[in-house]
Amino acid sequence: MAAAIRVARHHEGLTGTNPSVACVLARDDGAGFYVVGSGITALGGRPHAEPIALAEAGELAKGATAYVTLEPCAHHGRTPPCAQTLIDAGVARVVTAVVDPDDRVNSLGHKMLSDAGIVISTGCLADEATEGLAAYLNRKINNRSYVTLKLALSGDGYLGVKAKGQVAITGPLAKSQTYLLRARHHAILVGAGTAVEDDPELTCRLDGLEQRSPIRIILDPNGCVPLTAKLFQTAKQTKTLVVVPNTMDHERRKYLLDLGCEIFPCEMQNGKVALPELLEDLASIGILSVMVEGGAALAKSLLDENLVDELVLFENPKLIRVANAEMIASPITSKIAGEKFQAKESLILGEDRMTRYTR
Ligand code: AOF
Ligand code: ZN
Repeated sequence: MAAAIRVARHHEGLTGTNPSVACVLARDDGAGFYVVGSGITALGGRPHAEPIALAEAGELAKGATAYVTLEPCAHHGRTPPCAQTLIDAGVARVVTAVVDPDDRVNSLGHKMLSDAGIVISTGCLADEATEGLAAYLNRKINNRSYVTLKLALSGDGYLGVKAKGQVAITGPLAKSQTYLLRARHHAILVGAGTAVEDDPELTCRLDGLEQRSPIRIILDPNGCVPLTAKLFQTAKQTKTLVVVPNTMDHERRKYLLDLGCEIFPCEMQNGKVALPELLEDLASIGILSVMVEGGAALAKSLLDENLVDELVLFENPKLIRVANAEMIASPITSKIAGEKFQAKESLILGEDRMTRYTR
């Protein structure tokens, strides 16, 4: 199962509204277990993992054990249910990590398998598998996009200096780790302030992973981001959604569309973008996970509204306070994060520490 969970990570963020599931088939002919096939939900979401693994195993699937990170489906889509495909292939045993909450499945896949006389065990490495399926499971439960908030804190607890543009807080290893996080999400989200002050590109600049740059989303309800911003100017290369209310200026809309941006209408509340509704609307178009990269006000709103599912804190010991400048304080410290969230992973990356928390 641990191997299957690692395999599944390869298509995270690339299977649309489908989860990235993996199936590993193994058998023991007397000399120990060996793998005869493995499959992962294909790009875009179909075919599912099981028929791919079964095709690779061929006749060797007969009598094998299937390790699947999510309960095999029980519904007829464009293909027959995976539970039936496993039965037809003569698999002897099925081990799964997580029950599929989809209404069409929801333990029916397990039932189909056990009714056919297949030995089932469920809940194997459930916590580990749940991490990779988090965006999918969250959509089924909360009907909104999964939110990862990433913050880089200086030793004195700041995110930056007001009106000073990007202040380098973390080192190169932390930067690579951020790119990797970007690649795993469907979209990156920033507020207008960050787009104006930092003029970021928000792409995945890791060798070999350039194609994994997610969709970029900019909240610009008041139209303050200059049309010369890199995010707008590169919209033809990397898909870019600009979130605006329906009252948006017609000229500006036309200009943004010409640059290749997509306009995403939002509801407003107290002069700000209504975040729960936005996350619901994003999930409805298949954006199931967003990584939030700034700024402080957006991060604070998400934390206050209890919308942060995962928090990634990068901390550098450096002090960045500048006399006579307005400093940008972090809306959360590692101490409070430790109380409000569950720490899942901590890495030392050069001079930086990265800690990943989930709800
Ligand atoms: C599996 N194996 O690899 C995946 C599953 O639209 P469809 O027909 O592709 O069905 C989507 C549903 O299939 C999705 O909501 C989830 O229940 C299941 N995903 N199931 O047996 C897989 N990706
Ligand atoms: Zn299936």
